[in-house]
Amino acid sequence: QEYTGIKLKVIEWADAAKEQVKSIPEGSNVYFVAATLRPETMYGQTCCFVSKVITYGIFKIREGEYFFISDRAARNMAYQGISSGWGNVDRVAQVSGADVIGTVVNAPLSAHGNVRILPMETVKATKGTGVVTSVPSDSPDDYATVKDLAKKADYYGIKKEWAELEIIPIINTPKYGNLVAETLVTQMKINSPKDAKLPDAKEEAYKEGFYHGKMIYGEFKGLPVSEAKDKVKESLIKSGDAFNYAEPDGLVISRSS
Ligand code: ZZB
Repeated sequence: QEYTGIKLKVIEWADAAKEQVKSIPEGSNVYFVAATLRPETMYGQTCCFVSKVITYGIFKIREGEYFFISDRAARNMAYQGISSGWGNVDRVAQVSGADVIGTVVNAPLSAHGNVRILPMETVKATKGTGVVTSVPSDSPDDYATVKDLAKKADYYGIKKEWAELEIIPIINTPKYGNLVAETLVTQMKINSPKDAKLPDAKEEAYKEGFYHGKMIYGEFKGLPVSEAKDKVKESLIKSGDAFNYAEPDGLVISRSS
């Protein structure tokens, strides 16, 4: 699977994380890195998700640059020329996802600029980086999750307003209008982030967005999504806000003894 790694720079750590990140040298940049298949939707980021039950690492990538990702992703990246030193993995801290909830990060291209790290129960530890950037305009999973977070803010231990950033239309489609995720979630009567219909909704949103979507926001406004996708990605890579990240999909590499 070929993902784009998006770098969301830490602006202010949540209180619960401050003690744990003390060993990171002053003046360094730490990034939450999200794996996405849809770089063209980055204008619509409203928050970034981690799992409260995953323990993440903070890895030194090069002098002054650190990534907050899963151990598994750090190992993969070490063999793709993303971090300095082939095969070298340098973990400087271990932090539970639960302790970074509320951290403020800068989301590249997002109309909102700075967004919060919020919890998502359906984040898989075995996919991507374990960090998922949220685009509730175009991802049904993200839409269902932010609605649930706002509805049960106390239960999730967050401030309601962290989950209520405006959902700005960025892609228009003939079938589902300009808020594909909201339309699909409503039409399919999806009521929770754990609804069994979400994988179908995701598939449908991918197809409709890619084959029939048109950008209505940002630098490539007016272009079909199928053309804008690589252009947005190249632009993010050029500005240093993203990189290519490949993952052996579900492949287990074992060594016979
Ligand atoms: C932003 C985004 C915007 C995404 C969108 C999707 C959509 P796939 O096809 O299964 O590989 N994702 C990434 N890592 C994880 C994880 N560890 N656990 C749960 N979800 C994860 O799915 C890749 C997409 O799933 C990624 O692309 C990411 O969300 C999420 F408008 O990034 B995406 C219709 C989908 N739209």
